[in-house]
Amino acid sequence: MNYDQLKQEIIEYSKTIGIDKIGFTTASTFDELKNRLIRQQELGYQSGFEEPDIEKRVNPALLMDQPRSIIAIALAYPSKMNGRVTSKKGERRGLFSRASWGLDYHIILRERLKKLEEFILEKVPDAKCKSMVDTGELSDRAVAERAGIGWSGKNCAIITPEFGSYVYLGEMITNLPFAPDEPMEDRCGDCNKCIDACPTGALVQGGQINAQRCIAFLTQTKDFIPEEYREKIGNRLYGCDSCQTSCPENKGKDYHFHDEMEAEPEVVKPLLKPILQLSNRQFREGFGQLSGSWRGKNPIQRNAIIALAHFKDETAIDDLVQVMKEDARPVLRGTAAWALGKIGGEQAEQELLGAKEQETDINVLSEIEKGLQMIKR
Ligand code: B12
Ligand code: SF4
Ligand code: SF4
Repeated sequence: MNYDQLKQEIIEYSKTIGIDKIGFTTASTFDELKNRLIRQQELGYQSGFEEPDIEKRVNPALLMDQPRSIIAIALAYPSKMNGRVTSKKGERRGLFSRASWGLDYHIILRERLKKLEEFILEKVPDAKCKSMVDTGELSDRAVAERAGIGWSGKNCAIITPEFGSYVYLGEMITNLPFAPDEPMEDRCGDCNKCIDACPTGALVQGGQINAQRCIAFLTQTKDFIPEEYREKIGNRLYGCDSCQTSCPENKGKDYHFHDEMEAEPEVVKPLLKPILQLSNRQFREGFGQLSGSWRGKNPIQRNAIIALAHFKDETAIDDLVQVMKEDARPVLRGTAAWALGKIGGEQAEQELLGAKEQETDINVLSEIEKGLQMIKR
């Protein structure tokens, strides 16, 4: 088998199935990544969403018998919406980050990788292929970086010269000995814009993140959000794009290659108040196709409450009172109490005093207290 020729054929084929960039690397261990992962673990900087077994993350031989190469793919996603929401004055909206626009990218990239697998198996019937996107053991970014897809920016993202960092990544381990591509030169230079733009100081230094401080992470947690971050979250319902929108390499980058990735403005920039009342079914029907719905409706509803507080939306007081008094979930009751304190006013104060008499959950009581303190200030 002529693997250089097969590599060329794969590259050509990838263009016909909606893969925007492809690169090849060896299946050798990721030694620098290993050091970084250990360091992240020691510092408590991990998010907890990563594969916990570091050995599996850095050694493809633990994921496939005798792997010889990894094929990395990237698909560009839009940074601007086609179309806009039609809002009445005073109506407040939240925002899903760009990586959650359109159909869940896991579905899209897995479908592309499956087609690529089928193509390879047609040419080499006994080839072995193992594909993954995001939820697999490997670090998609470390693979992409080594396969020459882009460089690893100070914002931690893989940045491609063609599409900026607005690319989803995925990869396929194979037992075929393709020649590897060259990694790309770092192009960040003296720039520090992403680090300066990060609202919570989560980018500790160039290329290192404390995920526990990252808004993208915080919006996906299920518990109370620590108070110091609530104001900084603003109206983000899922994810955060600040370290990408601030990056000069993303300037003017907005690619609409894949119909499935087009955002529906009313869905990804939804009105906030109706979110508080959603049933599970309504949530699934309205938001279930977004990658940002993977943690269910609770975090999105909690974030919507924080967003209403951010806007100090007085028209939301009745809705927030209802959540504070009637919702079965302490995190929502408590966050609503805090939001009422943030919005302030006579009605909010009376309702908080009333709730203080009824509430039994210690965490919610503490949020009620915080709310009352804010009003007194
Ligand atoms: C856990 C996770 C998170 C966590 C932690 C993020 C983080 N930076 O580690 C949280 C929830 C915060 C998060 C947020 C986001 N995420 Co995320 N996330 C992941 C996940 C599952 C694992 C990441 C991980 O292992 N991190 C640990 C660090 C140490 O490793 P790493 O970033 O993967 O790899 C880098 C370093 O190890 C370093 N490195 C390694 N060796 C070497 C050697 C040298 C010499 C150097 C200089 C560096 C270096 O460079 C690597 C490449 O950048 C991956 C999917 C996957 N399976 O890989 C997606 C992934 C990284 N996320 C992605 C996206 C899109 C996001 C968000 C933009 C979403 C959003 N809009 O909110 C934000 C961006 C936040 C940010 N600035 O990183 C994309 C990134 C695409 C891209 N172009 O880079 C991925 C790859 C998902 C995908 N398949 O597309 N994410
Ligand atoms: S995603 Fe937001 S919070 Fe996280 S590192 Fe980037 S700018 Fe900071
Ligand atoms: S903002 Fe500047 S430092 Fe940060 S990733 Fe972009 S080019 Fe690199």
